[in-house]
Amino acid sequence: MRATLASFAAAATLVAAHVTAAAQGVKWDMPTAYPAGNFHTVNILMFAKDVERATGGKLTITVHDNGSLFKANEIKRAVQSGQAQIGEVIISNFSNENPLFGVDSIPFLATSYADARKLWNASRPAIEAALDKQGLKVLYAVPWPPQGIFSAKPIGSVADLKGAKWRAYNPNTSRIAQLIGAQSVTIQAAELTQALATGAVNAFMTSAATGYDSKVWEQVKYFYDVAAWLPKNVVFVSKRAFDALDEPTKQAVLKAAADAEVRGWRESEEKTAWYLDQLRKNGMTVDKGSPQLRSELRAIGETMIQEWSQQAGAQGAAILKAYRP
Ligand code: PCA
Repeated sequence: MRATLASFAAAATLVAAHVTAAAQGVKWDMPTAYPAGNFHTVNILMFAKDVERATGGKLTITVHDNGSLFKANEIKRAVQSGQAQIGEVIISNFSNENPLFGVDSIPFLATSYADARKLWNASRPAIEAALDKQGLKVLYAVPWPPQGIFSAKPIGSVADLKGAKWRAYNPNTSRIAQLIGAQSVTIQAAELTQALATGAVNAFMTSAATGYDSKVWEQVKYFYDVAAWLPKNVVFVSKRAFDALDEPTKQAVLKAAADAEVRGWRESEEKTAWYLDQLRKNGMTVDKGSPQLRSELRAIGETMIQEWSQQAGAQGAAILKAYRP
């Protein structure tokens, strides 16, 4: 009798533990790569809050920003392997895995928000399918503001960048370094301020947003706003984690993601001028770039689109055709 009671009590404790776990809900960790005040991060926090509210706390997402849980280039693998359930990456960092991931980082293919949107519409199905094969479900994507050149010294032509210590963040920005004769070193945004402080880099392409986040004006005085491309951050979830949710929770995640996509594109575009103003207010010279610089950069873009077309084959051709019919 005593033994039976004991095992009954043990079983009851187990049941209670399960009930508590269900009541506490599902918890997801969300590693991201960019700092707290960045507009992508702010948008992600709103997304997480929307999910928690819509599910009545059945699903909570803890955001780990600025590479604090996984470094920028480790986040994708972490979500694929189930170490995290959901994450944000800049998708062009992974163009070595699949050239399609780099289509938004080809210089001068899509240089405005309207064109970036058209390119995303044209490339989204193929990118989603590629990520799906890797066990990832795309939730939404948001572009960075247009990419320009930051330089410690003034530049009037591509030749002025020869030998520069060039910070790259993805394979395409490394390729640009080769084409302009610069020495490239890949550094993610979370380490950019330090790389500048130690003199490891003195020129790079990114958005005014990252220039602002990294306070680059301490070392870098010039920004050439050539608007060469608008790379996108993609938020994806492990398919296994998503499929384990009940139907209303799935719908809540998809709804919050659709809202985050709309909000993110709007914020990115609206904040572009503000970010440029902050660079000026902190003593930087913001310039459109000389006609020579701009035309030489366009020529580099032409080379890179040809290279990309070769790598991306028939799928790439279909995307380009859908983008500019
Ligand atoms: N900022 C990120 C990627 C593109 C951008 O605008 C960075 O510089 O790492």
